[in-house]
Amino acid sequence: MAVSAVCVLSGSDGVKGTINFTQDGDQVIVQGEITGLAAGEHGFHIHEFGDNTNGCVSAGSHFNPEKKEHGGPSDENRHVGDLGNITAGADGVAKVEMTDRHLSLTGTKSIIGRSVVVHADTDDLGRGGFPDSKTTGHAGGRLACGVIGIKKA
Ligand SMILES: [Cu+2]
Ligand SMILES: [Zn+2]
Repeated sequence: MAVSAVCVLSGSDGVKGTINFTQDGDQVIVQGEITGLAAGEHGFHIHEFGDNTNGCVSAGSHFNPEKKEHGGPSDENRHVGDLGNITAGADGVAKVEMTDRHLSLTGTKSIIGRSVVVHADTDDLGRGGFPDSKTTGHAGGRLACGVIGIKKA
């Protein structure tokens, strides 16, 4: 039986959405939609804690069990949580449809109980040359977040 997980995101500025995760062999399929965004690219990550006690700040840093540097989704040297960017259209809607080989819904790389965070700015995938490019991708503030939980079958 494939494990599935779901995350309902919300934020203070009306940014919200739902993201589904499905384990498919050693890959995870990530699908969903975020609305209420400014048009353009927004950093999209799994952060280490499923803790919203102080809003999205409590989600902590990017999920990084292998102690690597921040990177893009197709880099080998990346945080497990580095999913790059999602792109919102003029209507503020970003459709999410990606497959990732670093995430898992089981074992030491499991993302269940952690958070999804959507950022105000573009993730530079570690290449921007800013002081925080190698840790956060210089993606700016946290617009919305939610905790990843086990999905009802
Ligand atoms: Cu993030
Ligand atoms: Zn990262």
